[in-house]
Amino acid sequence: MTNIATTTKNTWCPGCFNFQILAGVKKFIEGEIDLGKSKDDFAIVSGIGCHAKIFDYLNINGINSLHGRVLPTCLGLKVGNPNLNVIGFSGDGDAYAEGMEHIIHAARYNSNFTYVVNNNQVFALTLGEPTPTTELDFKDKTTPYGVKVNPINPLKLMLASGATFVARVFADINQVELVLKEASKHKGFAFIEIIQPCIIFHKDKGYKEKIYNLESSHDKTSFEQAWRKADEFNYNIVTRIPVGIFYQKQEEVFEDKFAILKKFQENKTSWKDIKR
Ligand SMILES: Cc1ncc(C[n+]2csc(CCOP(=O)(O)OP(=O)(O)O)c2C)c(N)n1
Repeated sequence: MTNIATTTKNTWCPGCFNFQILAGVKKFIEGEIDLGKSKDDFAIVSGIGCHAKIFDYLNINGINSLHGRVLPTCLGLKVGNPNLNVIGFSGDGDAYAEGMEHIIHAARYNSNFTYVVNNNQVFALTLGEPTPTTELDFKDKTTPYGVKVNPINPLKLMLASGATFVARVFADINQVELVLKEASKHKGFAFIEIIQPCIIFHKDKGYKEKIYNLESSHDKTSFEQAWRKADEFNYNIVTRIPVGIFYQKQEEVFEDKFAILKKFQENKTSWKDIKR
């Protein structure tokens, strides 16, 4: 049995849902290695924040990138080695504030990697300031009169930007493992939002109890259905929260548009053969 845990001391708050996400990611990668993949087939990229500490807890190659710069780093890895299975990790601040411009272009480029956003609705590492997905009227020391602007809807943003795989799950080991399996089978940019309630800086809104799986009748090839389902939950008014794969379509991936990168993928060349 493979074990990709490190011995680094874990500094997340006891009970943080990041532990569930870490366990799900670990289970997914270890499962793939047990089925014949090599540890070196994987690369992880993280931003800056509580979420980013996952980088310290997994013995996998990668880059602990800058705040908001996970996506260009993932793209660079894929262009450098299109055979790598790359997974990027952001928080909601990392993804939708500092990194906002990148997610639109990542959806547009459709490079073949997975992007996970741990959404706890606050900048947690810096003590709980509101992010672009914090709900109206949320108060903290920096925002004493409360948030006055509506949160963005990340799933709708991704759909509108042309993402070819759009999913949401709750921070639960099995849901995380399962969605990563589906994302790794997808050829193209796979966007996964994980609802990860912050147990310190964001009052519990009972999200866990409001989760339900997308109906079996949900047609993930239908943009209209995906859009309607994405509209059901916007981090503001919480009634029910659908989870699962909202949308999936096949489109040529960025790496395949370059003959030389295709050769890499078919193992017909390596960087050593390239004359500069
Ligand atoms: C460019 C830049 N801006 C701000 C910071 C300060 N900073 C470090 S961590 C962090 C919060 C990260 O929040 P989020 O991405 O939501 O992740 P979380 O801690 O909630 O997991 C901020 C603002 C930074 N390191 N770099």
